[in-house]
Amino acid sequence: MTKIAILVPTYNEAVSIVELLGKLTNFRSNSQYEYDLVVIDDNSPDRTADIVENLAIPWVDIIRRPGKSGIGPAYRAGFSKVLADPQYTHIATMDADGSHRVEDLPAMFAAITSSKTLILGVRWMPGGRVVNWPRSRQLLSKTGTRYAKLALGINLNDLTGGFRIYSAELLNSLKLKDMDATGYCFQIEMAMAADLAGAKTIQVPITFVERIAGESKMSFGIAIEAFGYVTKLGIARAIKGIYRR
Ligand SMILES: Nc1nc2c(ncn2[C@@H]2O[C@H](COP(=O)(O)OP(=O)(O)OP(=O)(O)O)[C@@H](O)[C@H]2O)c(=O)[nH]1
Ligand SMILES: [Mg+2]
Repeated sequence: MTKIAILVPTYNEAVSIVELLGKLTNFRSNSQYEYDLVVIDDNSPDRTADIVENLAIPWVDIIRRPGKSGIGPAYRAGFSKVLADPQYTHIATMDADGSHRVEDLPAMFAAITSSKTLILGVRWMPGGRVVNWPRSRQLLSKTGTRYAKLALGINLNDLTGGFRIYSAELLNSLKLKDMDATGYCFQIEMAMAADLAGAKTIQVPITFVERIAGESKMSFGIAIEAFGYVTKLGIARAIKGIYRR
């Protein structure tokens, strides 16, 4: 039986997370899929974690981390919590800011199979769209994926997006403890690790919507870090066996 844990990292997402949890509550009552959710908060000054806790939703749990340390460490903490619970067969990842739409979850969930799989929500393929995203961000995202595809030899259309579903089998086969990407490179690192582990990859077109509330954590520094990291990974890829358990 399929049971999904949805992981949502948050940093100052008090407004957006309440909206997302509301939508997921509606979807959950009409959905054939069973899921729980874990918010991974880095001690947000806007008290995101307290606000989520006060909602007291039985299927929502919170990991409170001491301070802002990027999505990589946040997700790895989330993975280690849910992988310790064998009821979860699949782990989904979503941004809190509304960019990843609950409306796209049915198609993502429908792609779930029993094998070692990575399901990738993709903006840059037929049927995929971006809404209200500045051209500069679109260009950065497309260029990032193109460079990573080339440097890493991975034939996937959206390597930087964070709307995904991993099978527990896949995550358990990876050396998560050896991974150290913090920012956007985390998504690229995970896609490469899945590829190297021989995962089946399924691309699902999604509509990505620019956030309405809260502030972006994207910065020039994060983009530069990602460029350097991908180059390093590309070289490391030549060394067989990295990221395998
Ligand atoms: N726990 C944690 N979550 C983070 C951190 N940085 C970003 N996030 C969350 O990760 C998700 C993606 O971050 P965003 O700032 O939306 O990044 P983005 O979607 O690439 O950028 P925008 O398009 O500008 O919104 C959001 O849910 C953030 O709250 C962090 O350091 N720690
Ligand atoms: Mg965002």
